[in-house]
This record gives sequence, structure tokens and C-alpha cells, in this order.
Amino acid sequence: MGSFLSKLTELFSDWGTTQARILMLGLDAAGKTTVLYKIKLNETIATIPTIGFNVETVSPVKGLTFTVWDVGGQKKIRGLWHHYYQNSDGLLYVVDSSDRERIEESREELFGIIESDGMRGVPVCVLANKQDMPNAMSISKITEQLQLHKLSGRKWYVQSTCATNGEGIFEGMNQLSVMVKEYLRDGSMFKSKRETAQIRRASHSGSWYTDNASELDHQLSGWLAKSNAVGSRTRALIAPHAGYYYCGACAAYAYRQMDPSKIKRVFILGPSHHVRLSGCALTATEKYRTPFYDLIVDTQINAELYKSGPFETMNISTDEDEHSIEMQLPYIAKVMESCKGNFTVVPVLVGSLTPDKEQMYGQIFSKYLADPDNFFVISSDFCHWGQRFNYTYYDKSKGDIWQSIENLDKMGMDKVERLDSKGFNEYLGQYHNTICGRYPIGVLLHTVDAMRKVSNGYKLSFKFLQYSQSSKCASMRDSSVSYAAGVLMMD
Ligand SMILES: Nc1nc2c(ncn2[C@@H]2O[C@H](COP(=O)(O)OP(=O)(O)OP(=O)(O)O)[C@@H](O)[C@H]2O)c(=O)[nH]1
Ligand SMILES: [Mg+2]
Repeated sequence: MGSFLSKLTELFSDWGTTQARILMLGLDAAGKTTVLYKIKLNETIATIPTIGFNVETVSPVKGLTFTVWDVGGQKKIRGLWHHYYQNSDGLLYVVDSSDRERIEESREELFGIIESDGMRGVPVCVLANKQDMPNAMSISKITEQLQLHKLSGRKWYVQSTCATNGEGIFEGMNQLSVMVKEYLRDGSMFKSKRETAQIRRASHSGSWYTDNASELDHQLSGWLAKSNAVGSRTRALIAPHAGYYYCGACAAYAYRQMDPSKIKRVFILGPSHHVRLSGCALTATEKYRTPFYDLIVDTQINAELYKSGPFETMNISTDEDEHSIEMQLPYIAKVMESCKGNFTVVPVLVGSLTPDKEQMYGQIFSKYLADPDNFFVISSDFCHWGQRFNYTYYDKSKGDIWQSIENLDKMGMDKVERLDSKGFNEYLGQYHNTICGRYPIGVLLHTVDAMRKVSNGYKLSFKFLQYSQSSKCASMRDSSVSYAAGVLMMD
């Protein structure tokens, strides 16, 4: 073990901090979960068949982090394996060496995995597990049965292991580390795939906001200087996500309230505009680029979230197409600039949630909102009014159309200020106001509910500080989008 660590240290000393995503697959009962917890805790735990997956981050040495995904191997789960292929840097394929009857089935599954596009060139380490069993097949027999000599265009290695007592596990990890290193560094063929996958580009810069850092700095500083600090301890904000030309000034009223000295982590909840999603999804990337500097994704928290509830993974095109999270990033980078490099972000794409799901995610996020290290940014515009949005609600008793829109928005904002999750959903049910971030807002309100269930000692309040509209609608042919900026305070 000692020499294993020192070898790895040597191997990765020139890497800086590198993260790799390792997928662990194999038939049910092959020993995957046993392997995972042997690596993570160096303990043999009693396992039950995995329904879904386990995910753990493992840092064998400084500078190297593996996020290991252990996906259940039962037949009915295997159909879901392909969801995990994206951005994998290595495959650990676990085989029960004593299961002669199913070795053919295991080979078929292995080839099914590696022939998929997402797994092209990814190195494979086969763990020939359960070597302690009396009828275990030898390494050469397993190699032959799995027809590994047929593999081309990738590195592979077979390691004999006994997961229950740990024999061979670290040697297997060592071999995998070497192959993953080569894959990431020298595999020029696959390098572009890897680079684009690691960083989410600022895909809307140069159009929705300027890509010129000094111009952007000037703009944001100017807007921030125009708004006053409320003075209370803020824990979350709601801000719009349209082009800065329309809503940059409004968003500043909320961002002015963020106190960088207190914040170690920023959760960003944005609605999904382009893909159908019935739950929440996390990024597969490690950095979010802004014209100022790159924001570091908190992969450790992502791993925790994957463990605690149903979170999907966004693929890179979904990630880069979506503007609702990106439009918050320059403001976060600007306000947090004194802490550059010392804080992380957790982007969460929020789908169309039922109230039950809002409650479930609220429950998951409540422990994070309760922790003062964390800050939450909720991305939402308010009413999208006009025929092009298919929404033309007009209450003439309120005056002109734009006044009716303002009145409608403010009824919803009032529910948010009362932190009334039920009332907010009833309001949406009654007026169908086209608030695109209604689900992220719903999750925030349910997060507050969940915190209060644990302790009603929290003194929480919400206040909107600014409201504006892209234009003042006067006729049924007009259209506008409304923006509101507000903060959640905890005293
Ligand atoms: N004798 C022996 N038993 C092992 C070894 N590795 C795992 N097992 C046992 O095999 C059984 C299945 O192990 P798991 O780790 O749950 O298998 P899995 O691959 O995660 O299975 P699924 O989650 O159903 O896909 C457990 O009873 C383990 O204790 C080994 O090396 N030797
Ligand atoms: Mg398992």
C-alpha cells in the first residue's frame, strides 16, 4: 500500500489537480459495490444488490480525484447503463471469476458498452474478482473468455482481485490510473472531446452579454453601485436571466446583497428552457467559464447530491444551450472576485416539477441552505406576456396592459415574500403566469419549508428589491418580459 501510494504520487505529481470520471460496471453480484467501498473506506461492507447506483469520490493521492460510479448490474438495470457513458475517462469492469455459467453474458455486456460512441477509446480495467473461490477461472482463462484480444483502439488490463479482503484492488487502481493518465494526456484523438467536456464555455457571451471583460466589469460595477445594501444577512437571491441589456440593471439589486466573505459555495438553480426534464440535472463539467475567470464546479457536492436523490446529468450540449444558469455567472464572478479560486459553484438545471417533487428537492437542499457557507441563486424571469408567448391575460380594472401585468406579477411576488409554497402553487394554478423559473422558485420555497420543519428557530424573510419590464405593453399586439430581483434573509 505504501509503495502503491508513492508510485501514484510520482505518477501524478505533474498533473496539478486532475479529476477523472470512472464508470464501474459488470453483471449483478460481481462485487462492484464491495470494490467501491474497499477503495473508499478500505472496509468490507455487507452489500445488498444496487438498485440505481452508488457514487463516491476517491482521492488515492493529492492531485488525483476519481469519481467512481457503481451502477447496479441486474438485467433490468443494464438498459440504463448508457446514461452513464458520457464523459467517462475509464471503465472498471468487474467479473465474478467463479461464475462460469455467466461469463459469456458478461462478455456480451462488456462489448455492448465499449462499442457505444460515448465510450470510444476509454481504457478498460477488468477486475477478475472472487479469486478466493475454489472454482475461480484464471486470468488467462478470463482474458480468453472475454475475448479481450479483440479490443482495439484502447488500453486494457486484467487484474485478479478478491474484493472482500482487498487483494489486487490497489494494483487494479494503479493500472487504471496509468491508463487514464495516458488517455487524458496523450490520446490526441480523444483530447478535444475531453477538453470540451471539462469546461462549459460561456456560450452566450458576445450576444446576451459582452465577452469583453473590462466592458463587462464596467457595466456590472455601474449597476451594482446604483443599488443599496439592505444590511441583513442574505442567504439566497432571485434574479432574472435575460440579456443584460434588458435585465442587468434589475439583477444588480439582488447581487448587491451577496456578502463574498461569508460564502464558500454558490448553488445556482435555473429552469430548463430547451429539454424536457421531470427532475433536476447536474453538470458533467468541472469548470464554468466566464469572461472574468473560470468558476470551479463542486464535484464533491455533486457526488453527494447524486447519492441523496434523483439527479440526472446534463450532457454538454444541454449545458451550453441553456442560458438560465449562465446569465448568473458573470454577476457571481464579479461579486465574488475577492474570493476567486476559494469558492465553488453547484449548477442545478431544474425541470418541470410536480409539487411533490419540489418538496422532495426542497428536503434535499434544506441541509445546504441551513449551512451559512452556502448561498443560493434562483434564476427566473417573471411574466412573458403577448401573443408570441401564448399568454395575454389582461385585467382591465388594473389600468393599462402593463399595469395589469405588474399587478399579476406582484400577486405572485407577494406569495414568495410570504414564503408561502402552497400559495405560490395555487397562484400559478389560478393565473398560469408565465414565470419561467417557477419550479426553481418552488424548490426554494419548499427548501425553506423543510428547514422550518427541522427547527422553527430560523428567522427567514424574503424581500423583492426591484421590478421592471422589458417594455410597457399598451396593445394586444405588444409583448414584454418582466424581471424581479429579491433576496432571502436570515437573521
Ligand atoms: N468470496 C467472495 N465474495 C465476494 C467478493 N466480492 C464480492 N463478494 C460478494 O458477492 C456478493 C455481491 O457483491 P456486491 O458488491 O453487492 O455485487 P455488485 O456487483 O455490486 O452487485 P449488483 O449491485 O447487484 O450489481 C456479496 O455477497 C459480496 O460479499 C470476493 O472477492 N470474494
Ligand atoms: Mg452493487
